[in-house]
Amino acid sequence: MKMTGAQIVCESLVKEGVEVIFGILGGVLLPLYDTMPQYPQLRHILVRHEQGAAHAAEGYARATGKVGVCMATSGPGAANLVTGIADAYLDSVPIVAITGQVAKPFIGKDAFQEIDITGITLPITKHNYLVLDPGDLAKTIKEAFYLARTGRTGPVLIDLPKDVQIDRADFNYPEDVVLPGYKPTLKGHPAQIKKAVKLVNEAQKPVILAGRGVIISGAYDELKQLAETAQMPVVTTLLGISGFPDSHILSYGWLGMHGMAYANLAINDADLIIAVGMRFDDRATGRVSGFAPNAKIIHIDIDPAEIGKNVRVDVPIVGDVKNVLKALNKTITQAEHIEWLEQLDDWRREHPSTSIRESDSVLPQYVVRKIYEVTGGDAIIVTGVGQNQMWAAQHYWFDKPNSLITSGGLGTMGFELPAALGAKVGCPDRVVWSIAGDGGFQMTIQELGTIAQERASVKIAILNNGFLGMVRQWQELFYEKRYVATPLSCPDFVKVAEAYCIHGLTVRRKEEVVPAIEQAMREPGPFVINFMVEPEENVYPMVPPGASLAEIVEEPKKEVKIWPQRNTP
Ligand SMILES: Cc1ncc(C[n+]2csc(CCOP(=O)(O)OP(=O)(O)O)c2C)c(N)n1
Repeated sequence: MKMTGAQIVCESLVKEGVEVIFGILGGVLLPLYDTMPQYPQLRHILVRHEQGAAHAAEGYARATGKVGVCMATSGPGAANLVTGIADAYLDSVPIVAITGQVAKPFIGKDAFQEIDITGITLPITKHNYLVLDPGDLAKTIKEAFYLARTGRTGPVLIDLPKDVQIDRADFNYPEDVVLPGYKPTLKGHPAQIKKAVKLVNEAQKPVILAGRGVIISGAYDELKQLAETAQMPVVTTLLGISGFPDSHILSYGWLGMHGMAYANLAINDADLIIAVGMRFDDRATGRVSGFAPNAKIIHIDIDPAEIGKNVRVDVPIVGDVKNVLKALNKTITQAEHIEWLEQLDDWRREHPSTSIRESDSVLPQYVVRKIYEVTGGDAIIVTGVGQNQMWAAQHYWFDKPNSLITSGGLGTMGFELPAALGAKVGCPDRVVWSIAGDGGFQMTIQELGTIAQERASVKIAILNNGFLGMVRQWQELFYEKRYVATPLSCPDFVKVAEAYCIHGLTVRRKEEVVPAIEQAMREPGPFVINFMVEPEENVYPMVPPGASLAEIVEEPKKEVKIWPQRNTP
């Protein structure tokens, strides 16, 4: 039976199990949107800006592991998706972006709202398509979802000219995808696994370094088994947080520029690093020439392009993390590394890294710790970028798998609010907190409108320091406190929330922190808390730019420790 292109798109999305589309329509997408009501399985969420659509699709995908879908019209709509697509690309998030395009006869004519979105997104998508024949739609959509969710997951874009949505073709949804040249290696090579096992058995000071690949492949149990069998400490990357429970006896925090000092020291002193589903990003490694100077490195990753890209690797294993860890677990022998673990425990005692000093003012770290306590560590935390992101990652403790959603690779301010919406839509039974800075929050503040319209019960904590805080910190430390263009005014966020019919509170005193968080949790709908935090608080520890992990700098002021440390007995 012949169908319109728009019907074929909807049928195909239903076949792919799509439940929700985040988007904004426009003239060239009218045929598709006009058809959508015939498919009640497809929930459309009208965002306020297309960047929000892409981040919401990412939040949905990151929280559920399913492919997120966003949609935008041609020209400015498509261009507005670009930041979110790039964000998904750098963090390997499976999304499919569908854009409208001007009708075929207008392509290349600088027509109204025409941009070459496939050209623009070529370097930031796994693949993209301009569909010129409705007969190609079903196959294209099948391929797009397959590419997004297999191998190294990532964004795929499909550009749909208006006439292709109107014209008719036969609809046959293909059973299989045939893509010669695209065959991700899923199983690790046995010879490499053997070499890795030998290194593990010989190591005296091994460290597992776990990245987001663990979360993407759902290899939580396999990672735990490997760590426990060979008694190896686990350090994660920022994006690997919640791939291994923080309360586990073998958990030693996360590494990098604002990671725990003891995690960085562990990496620095290790004689073997088993890097699992991570890509040695510069914020994680510090100065590459000083990275893990004493260690042999086993690198497990599904993407062969990552092997040896940033650091030298002794044993590469290309494959899906879950499969490779399973294979390793089959042959790894039981071992003990008591002395090594004692050394790490000493470092953790000497350099606690997540203590919070006593203060009468509202410290941002204190706010995060109280959100942790009131939520019982059960929430999905979605962060902005900057100091708020680092404090959220340091002071919320993550025991539930996949419970931190953060923009690690692109570092996109404004990610938090729409991504939190997407996470809540994907996981309606989970408590979702968005932790934002006052700068980033103003970048996508309009998505409060979407949250209000959808009655999405997202809880929002703004750590309001009156600055573009992370940049101010760099100005303080490296530019002699010349605060150029970082002091920032903001509207009354509670009034803005109220204008969207969302309840909120401003917190100025320490004793108001917990009652406000409790009130947010009690309210059935979304809730905004504007925490007026210590304006010039800095994030520590810190590996200064250009320094190696071993040169990590701790909080200069003497701290009074008032909080227990992560999993210290
Ligand atoms: C879209 C975007 N623009 C600029 C930056 C550069 N940048 C990184 S952190 C930061 C400051 C963030 O300020 P705020 O959102 O208030 O958070 P804070 O650091 O104060 O917690 C800036 C401007 C960025 N990461 N993303």
